[in-house]
Amino acid sequence: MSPCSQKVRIVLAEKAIDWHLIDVDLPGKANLEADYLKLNPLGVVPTLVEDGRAVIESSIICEYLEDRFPLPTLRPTDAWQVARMRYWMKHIDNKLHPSCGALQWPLVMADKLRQLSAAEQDAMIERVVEKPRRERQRRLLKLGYEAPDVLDAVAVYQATLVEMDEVLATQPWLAGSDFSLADAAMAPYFQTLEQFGWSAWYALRPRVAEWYANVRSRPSYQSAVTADYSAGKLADLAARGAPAWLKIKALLAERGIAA
Ligand SMILES: N[C@@H](CCC(=O)N[C@@H](CS)C(=O)NCC(=O)O)C(=O)O
Repeated sequence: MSPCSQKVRIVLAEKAIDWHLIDVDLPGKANLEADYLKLNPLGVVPTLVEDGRAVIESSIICEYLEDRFPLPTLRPTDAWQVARMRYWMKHIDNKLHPSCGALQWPLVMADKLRQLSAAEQDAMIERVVEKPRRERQRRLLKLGYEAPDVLDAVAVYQATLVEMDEVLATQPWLAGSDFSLADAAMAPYFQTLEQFGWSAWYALRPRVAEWYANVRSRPSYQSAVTADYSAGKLADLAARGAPAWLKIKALLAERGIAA
């Protein structure tokens, strides 16, 4: 369920690269164990290891794969569109991903921590490497959907949908006429909306909905993302997402946005 891992897996599938998965138990915080931190000092997934050498940061991994395995290319040929591709990747890394985290973390990650005592919860979160992430987890654990991060996240998702809609009025993909790393990077953030039953959020924008339908129909998306969601898992996620959707809709309504 890690969007950063899913985007890399989409790229691996698009390029038909042979790879194998090593699962990292995020709710159990295996990402903060010493062995894993040696590979990825930020203590996050994904990490790509090739010939014993680690590549970290999902967008950098995607560009690395593009450089290592140039065909079929997922980078536009036009320099301006390359800049646009990288703009989207940066937007996703800096803004959309933390926003997705704020909406998703309380629904799927907090449960395991809540089973611990307050002191154990504190100690566990204290180990999170990056300060903004650590502080966000503290707020989300304490306040759930009442945390200010949730309001910010809703605003970022909404602004992203509006901007995508404008771009997709002029071209079929985020960085031009062909599917690129930008589309691979964006796609998992729509899986989040879908899995929690929040598709109405983008359904009002036919161009964005069509873009996601086109992404979803690609074999890469199906093998890298869809195949991981059993009917049981989807039912569980939809149940978790339903009360959260009421809160999101209320936050959107406060901004005069119907969904
Ligand atoms: N900037 C990093 C972000 C990676 C990231 O946030 N990964 C999440 C899963 S999507 C994670 O490992 N979270 C662990 C945690 O929150 O403890 C990247 O793009 O690779």
